[in-house]
Amino acid sequence: MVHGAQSGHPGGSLGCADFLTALYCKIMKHDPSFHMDGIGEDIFVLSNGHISPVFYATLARTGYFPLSELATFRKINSRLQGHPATHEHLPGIRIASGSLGQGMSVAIGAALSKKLNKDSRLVFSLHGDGELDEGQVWEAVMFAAHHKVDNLISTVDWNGQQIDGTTEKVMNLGNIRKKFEAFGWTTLEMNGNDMDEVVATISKAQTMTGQGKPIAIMMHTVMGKGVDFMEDDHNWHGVAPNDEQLAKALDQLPVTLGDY
Ligand SMILES: Cc1ncc(C[n+]2csc(CCOP(=O)(O)OP(=O)(O)O)c2C)c(N)n1
Ligand SMILES: [Mg+2]
Repeated sequence: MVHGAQSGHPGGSLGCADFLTALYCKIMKHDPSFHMDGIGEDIFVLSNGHISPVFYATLARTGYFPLSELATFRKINSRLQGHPATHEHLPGIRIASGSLGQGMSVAIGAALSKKLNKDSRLVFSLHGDGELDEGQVWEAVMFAAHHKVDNLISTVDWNGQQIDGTTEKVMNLGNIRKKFEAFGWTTLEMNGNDMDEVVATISKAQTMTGQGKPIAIMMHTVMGKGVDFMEDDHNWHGVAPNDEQLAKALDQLPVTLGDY
């Protein structure tokens, strides 16, 4: 998709492919016929909206819209804009994201409204580690603990990379697990590129909801996972592969379907 548009974000998308697959294919109760209010369903909020390629691919493969539409990614008048937008009315998209830092606040709002509606389903959210540089995230994290938003499971893509370099170099985050704990959250940690571990850890998180604390999963991933020349390299945060790089990448990803 990113090659087709010659623009977009392959690095974080590849790193989070296991997570989104686990969430939509194994963990969440959700309905691809799509109801915006999500009543009676688990809801997912993608806060790091730049990894839209993997989000759109997951939604298409779980029946939200035709696979063929993936080929329109980032094209004029497509519903699959570079960053997800509700304006396009693409099934599966409940918030616009891409302007980093806002998804935690939205997820908390959705979680609180579920409580008001006596809806026992959960809210899941995903955030980039570089995204944690945004102050709004920490206001929201503090709010969630204070208001006992215990029907929320937020995951941080802890790949150590962001747009301009390593997170350590751009703005050192320190130990983000300890930070979330200091803010009053229950925390878990997992290898986000090990499917069994992802499913087991999120399942465990589900059993820990309803106990007065929001839950955060620190997810270790590799940016560009599965393509050797992209792995762990911030330069692949938001650059499209050329023809030769695409061929090399697809050679290494034999299960890539390319059927859209
Ligand atoms: C409010 C805001 N500021 C800056 C940007 C530009 N920007 C896009 S992605 C990015 C880095 C995000 O890093 P991370 O969340 O770790 O994502 P990764 O590179 O790991 O995919 C930045 C600064 C933005 N999209 N929104
Ligand atoms: Mg990152």
